[in-house]
Amino acid sequence: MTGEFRFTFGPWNIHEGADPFGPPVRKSRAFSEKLTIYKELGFDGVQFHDDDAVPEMNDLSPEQIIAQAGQMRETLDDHGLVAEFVAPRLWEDPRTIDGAYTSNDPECRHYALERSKRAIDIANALGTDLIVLWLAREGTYLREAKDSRVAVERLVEAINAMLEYDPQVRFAIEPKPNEPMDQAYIPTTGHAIALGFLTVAPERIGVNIESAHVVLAGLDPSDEMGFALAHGKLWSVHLNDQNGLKFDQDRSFGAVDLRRAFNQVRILDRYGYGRSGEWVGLDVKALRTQKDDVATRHLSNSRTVFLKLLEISRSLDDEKLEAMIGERDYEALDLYIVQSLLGE
Ligand code: XUL
Ligand code: MN
Repeated sequence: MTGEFRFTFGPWNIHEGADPFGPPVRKSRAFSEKLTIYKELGFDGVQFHDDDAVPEMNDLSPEQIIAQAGQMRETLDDHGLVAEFVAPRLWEDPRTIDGAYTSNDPECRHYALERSKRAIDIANALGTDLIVLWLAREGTYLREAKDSRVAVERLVEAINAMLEYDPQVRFAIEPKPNEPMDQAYIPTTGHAIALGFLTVAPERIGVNIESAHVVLAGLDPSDEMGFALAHGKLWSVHLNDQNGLKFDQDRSFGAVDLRRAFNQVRILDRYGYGRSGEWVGLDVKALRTQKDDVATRHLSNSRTVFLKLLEISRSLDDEKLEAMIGERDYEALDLYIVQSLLGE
């Protein structure tokens, strides 16, 4: 069974280029303007942080939040777009400085949970049942500051409360080993899936695997995807690329390691990714050096590379591959893959 691919990205993927050492270098585009570009770039789905859909939501009542999200749904309809997921932004508010669900301060944990419930309301209003949890500040800079066992219990407690708040909603945990924290509590796919099994509804907990995050953990993205697929848990992907153990680069898909990208496309395709409605998310950022007028090409380029790699993967001669594997002739296999990637 082959995959069925539709593409999605979030408004943060069209970015002004600010980094920790310098200010924005490109003009800011309103979310409404970004929405007009999706289709041109070949994308049909939108990923949301909760306050992308409802700005300044902390100042609004739950009813106002739902009403505004309803208007956003209409805007999406007007553009022929749909929402893939909503992710609660739990890393900017002063109450999330020391973590959200794992904060040592009960009032901060309460804030995180209430905010997450509003994110669920927004997802419902936008017509998606998927929440992505990037557990940005659930970790430590110094080990003694928190208790790692208690942290897991608090994560489970928070997720259980969300599962009980809405009996339909599903959660895709997006693991990342570091940045902004020195050490995150849920660094890999295995951790995320295991965390799900501690909750009251493991069948509603899956993962969103981001290539760069996996590389930062020293692992291979296609193998992490295989692990999640074997568990029926791969509910979203954030494809991109990453040049080694540095800051999270969100490079264009395939820009650093084409073969690593190829293997991600291949495993998604081989196991029918997308046939149950999963989207291919491209969590890519333009380089800071990119000029304004071309600072969306990283998105269409990533999609183009995905589709090209798909074509290559599908064009491989399965009998030839099986024979090489059967003979344990991995040198021949290696050359066959490299030559195929070279277009020979
Ligand atoms: C952070 C990251 C986020 C999540 C969504 O590294 O990837 O953009 O994908 O919250
Ligand atoms: Mn991501």
